[in-house]
Amino acid sequence: MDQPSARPIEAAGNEIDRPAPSPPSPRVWGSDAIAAVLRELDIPYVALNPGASYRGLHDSLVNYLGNTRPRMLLCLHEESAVALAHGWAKVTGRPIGAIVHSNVGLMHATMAIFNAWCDRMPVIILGATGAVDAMRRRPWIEWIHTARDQGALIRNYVKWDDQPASIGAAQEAILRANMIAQTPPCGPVYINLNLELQEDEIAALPPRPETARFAPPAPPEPAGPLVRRAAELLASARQPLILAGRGSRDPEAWRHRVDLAEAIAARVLTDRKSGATFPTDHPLHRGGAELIVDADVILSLDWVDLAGTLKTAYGGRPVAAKIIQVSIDQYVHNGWSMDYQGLPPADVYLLAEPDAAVPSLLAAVKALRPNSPPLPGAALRPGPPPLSALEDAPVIRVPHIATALKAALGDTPVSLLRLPLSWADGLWEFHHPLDYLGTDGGGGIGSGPGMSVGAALALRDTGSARLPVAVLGDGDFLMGVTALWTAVRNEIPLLVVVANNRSFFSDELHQERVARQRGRPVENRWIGQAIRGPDIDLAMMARGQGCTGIGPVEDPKQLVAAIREGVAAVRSGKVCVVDVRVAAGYAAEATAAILQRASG
Ligand SMILES: Cc1ncc(C[n+]2csc(CCOP(=O)(O)OP(=O)(O)O)c2C)c(N)n1
Ligand SMILES: [Mg+2]
Repeated sequence: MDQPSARPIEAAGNEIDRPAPSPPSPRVWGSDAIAAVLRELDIPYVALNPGASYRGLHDSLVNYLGNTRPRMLLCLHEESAVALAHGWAKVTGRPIGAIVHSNVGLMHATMAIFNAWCDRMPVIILGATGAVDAMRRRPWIEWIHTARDQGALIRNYVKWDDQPASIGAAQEAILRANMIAQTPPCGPVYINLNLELQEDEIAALPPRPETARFAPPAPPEPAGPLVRRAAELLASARQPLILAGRGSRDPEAWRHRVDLAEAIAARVLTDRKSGATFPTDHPLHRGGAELIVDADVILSLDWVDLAGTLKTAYGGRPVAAKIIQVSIDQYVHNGWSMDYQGLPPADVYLLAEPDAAVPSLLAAVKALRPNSPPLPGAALRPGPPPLSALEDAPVIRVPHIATALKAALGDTPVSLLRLPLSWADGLWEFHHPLDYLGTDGGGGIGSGPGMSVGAALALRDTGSARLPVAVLGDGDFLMGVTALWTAVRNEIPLLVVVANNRSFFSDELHQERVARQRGRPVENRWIGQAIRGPDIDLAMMARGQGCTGIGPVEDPKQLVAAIREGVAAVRSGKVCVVDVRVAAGYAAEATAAILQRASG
């Protein structure tokens, strides 16, 4: 009989949640065969919240596989479990598993699944349902937790889902899920394992699948003639512009992007929704949307909402620039979610992933224009306020957090796992794809803590020297705060700095906008928004879960010391939350954007 193969186990955390060994036995159950495929695929973790619907699988993971590869990461909420897997994928580009209880667990997980979908990140979600055979259902509970078509809850924002009816089909489903989730555009997938399938004893394990033969396919190369057409446009452009949108964390892909921009002296815009894709203090990197109307050729590297960006820049006038679109995103556009955004014009459409297309584009451009034009002078970058500003400031403002982080971190490399809405562009420079990981994808608040824990775990396990730092809004923090317990439990170092304006402030600006339009009192904008009276002690919420909790810090003069203390705690392996009470307010540009047009 095939036993699951022994694989190297993760370096850290092996001593956590060790089960007592099971006595040797030739007996196997359906869920053992299912768990064995997760081992074969080398999935290191399953983030989960428990439930009786998958008690069979749970037992196999603990007692058959010994809670190793995959190892369980117990989460206190299903939304955190999926967010954790999403954060892991943002660093590694690879999926881990998330397991959620029959229908109610999946219901809790929905927003996080939507976030991963919009962010095009691979997550393998396993779920379960009460006995499909009504004769075998336990009274009441297994009836309310059985649904005819559970996948329908999330089918509109996963790439694929299945409810296999045999062990062979379940094994195949997991192989397929692994492949589809990781085939760009990546995304979450869902497999619903019914109770009988898991709990029935089987005669023997089916043969071990040859996982290498079910690997995700290599990304396709863009078509040669189209690459040449795009290269001609770029090489002869007077004012080329690159919109560097979604991209991988691969440093080589980063270098190719820079080489391409330099080959034609294209100005480059980046987007905080996506992770870092271009050095922000490079002479070609720019911040102004006015560049868009000045450009004669625009290369979109899977820019999120190209149509909306062009519409705003051109003020609704026809788009005069030639547009080169590089994206395969339309492969996952469906009729339910409008996250596909408006339909952008494209003069040349390379149906390829940017990372796969840029090297060919670069070679074709170089053939046409071997000598790169001179680079312009670097744009003036505001940077954070100087350290001295903390001496005079009457209150802490969000840019001061950047000042204090810089002072506390010195040359320590960091990964900014998340930045809040109140963080202005230009406060921090990105020089590597792991310097900043981007946002949640779906605009679902509450994902910050869970995604940060998953990303910090991935940095830890990949041996990164980067100190993981998440700067979160207090609203985002509060909705997902219990994800931090999983970090403490699993010894995942992480620094969370809360930009605590004691409000769901973004929406105060929306209320202000409406009040202005209607000639009503703007001073009421805080009602139903401010998180005050009682003010919440966020550091205590952190300490309550075993984190180091610092704050609330209100005095600007104490900010650097507080963050230094936080950094020291994380360096010694702790999870630390620094609650920084900041004055409400966004950067001028973000405020104007909300006050002038509806969004969010
Ligand atoms: C699940 C969810 N609920 C509500 C919203 C609407 N919303 C957008 S931003 C925001 C406020 C977030 O507050 P916080 O994280 O404290 O950031 P701040 O705006 O205060 O800087 C809210 C409630 C949302 N995007 N997602
Ligand atoms: Mg807030």
